[in-house]
Amino acid sequence: TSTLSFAAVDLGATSGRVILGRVGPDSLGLTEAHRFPNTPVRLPDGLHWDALALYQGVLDGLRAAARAGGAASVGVDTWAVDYGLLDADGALLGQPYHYRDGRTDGAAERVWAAVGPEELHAVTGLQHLPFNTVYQLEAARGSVQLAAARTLLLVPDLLVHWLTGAVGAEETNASTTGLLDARTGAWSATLLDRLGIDPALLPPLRRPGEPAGTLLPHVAEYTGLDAATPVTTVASHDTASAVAAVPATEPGFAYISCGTWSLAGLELDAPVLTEESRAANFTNERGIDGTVRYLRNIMGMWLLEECRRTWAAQGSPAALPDLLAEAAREEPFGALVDPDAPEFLPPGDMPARIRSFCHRTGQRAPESRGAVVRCILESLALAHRRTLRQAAALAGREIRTVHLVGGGSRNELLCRLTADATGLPVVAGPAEATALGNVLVQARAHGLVPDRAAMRRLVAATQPLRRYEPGGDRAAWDAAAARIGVA
Ligand code: LFR
Repeated sequence: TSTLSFAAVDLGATSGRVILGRVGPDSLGLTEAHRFPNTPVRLPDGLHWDALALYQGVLDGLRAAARAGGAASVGVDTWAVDYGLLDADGALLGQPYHYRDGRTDGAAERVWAAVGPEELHAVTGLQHLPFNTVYQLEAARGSVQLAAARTLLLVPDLLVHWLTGAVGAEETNASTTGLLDARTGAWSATLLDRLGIDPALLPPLRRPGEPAGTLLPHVAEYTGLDAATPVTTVASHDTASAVAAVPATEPGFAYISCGTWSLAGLELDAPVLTEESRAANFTNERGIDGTVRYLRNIMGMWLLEECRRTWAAQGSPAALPDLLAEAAREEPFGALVDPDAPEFLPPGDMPARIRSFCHRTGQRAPESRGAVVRCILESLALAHRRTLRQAAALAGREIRTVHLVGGGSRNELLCRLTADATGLPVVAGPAEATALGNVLVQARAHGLVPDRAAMRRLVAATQPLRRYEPGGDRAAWDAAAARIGVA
């Protein structure tokens, strides 16, 4: 056959989907087979992902995919850093913690007492995020669960394990743990030793494109998929899948993968491990084909999602299109926040935290919802500007085009503000970059697409994209950037 269907299991912070991607030499189309909510649960010991509910959503999604014609293979991607622990019998110990859980408070300082932040960076090339797996393991130190654990599986690897029985650690996601050596691409034996982490916990690494296994008999029976259906290793870190599907056809591109987080940066051939890069908190996470995702995490649409959750909980929900229309009518450059301020990380009353940030920094806090949303979007656009300028300077690259992919690419106001703030053309879309990257790595493994460049050309040729030329008042953006100290 010259056309095949692939099932992409794509779990995000708020929902999970199973998407069918139909790929031919010159065609690429997605249909959503199933979507289900991802609702974190707070237990007495902290905030958790409901792994069984997520897995059940995956199974139901694969069943829907089977009814819609079946799949030549299945791939799984989710957010990064979080993991489940298996005991010696292979049973899951407790529920995976959510990276926004507060148990990592103070854990980084304890890790740094054994291995300093400069040295951690020199080995892993990773940005400091308080919830990196290495700090979560420090927070778990001494627990009965960790003592009983024999295998650590990152969330997508856990789902692949339940689907196939196979045990492995996919490398793009492994690169977010803080335990992988950025130069060799292997688990760092030295770090594990110095941090007292049992190396036997960490499974052998596997690469995007490699087969992971085939469906277990009971999975095939429940879903109706053929028992021989392979699960193909994809870029199981959702951001790596999204970057793989950036529709860039020329060099000189930057990307912003914009969803709950904005991940803004460059694709490089080799890590940047300089002290300047560390100080600016840039990361060298792995992409497909040994590429480096040189980027920074920006708090992203989380700020807006969490405002909407707060407003809904207070009894007055607001639809996103209405909020964006109100924001578009607001005066520009009212209050501005630094989206990366650590106080915005945990779940909770986001409008209140934005107000108190404004008060603390001597600004008039936004009153209306439209003004709050305008504040969030302009602040994100300024953070995009700062991050891309720094990335270009630190990596010694010139950026000619910004590709904004992910759900945020549907937000016209954010795309326009990002073009204006950066002074660069923004190509928005595809919104489903992560699922496309997942599908395309499977398609390439099945011989339908020859290489990474062809994957990107196929996305560019088949997916709706929209271009935003930079406009607006340059001097006003420079002044706004200076106001929050970001140049
Ligand atoms: C985006 C993402 C980011 C990662 C964050 C937490 O969905 O995967 O890349 O830093 O979630 O895992």
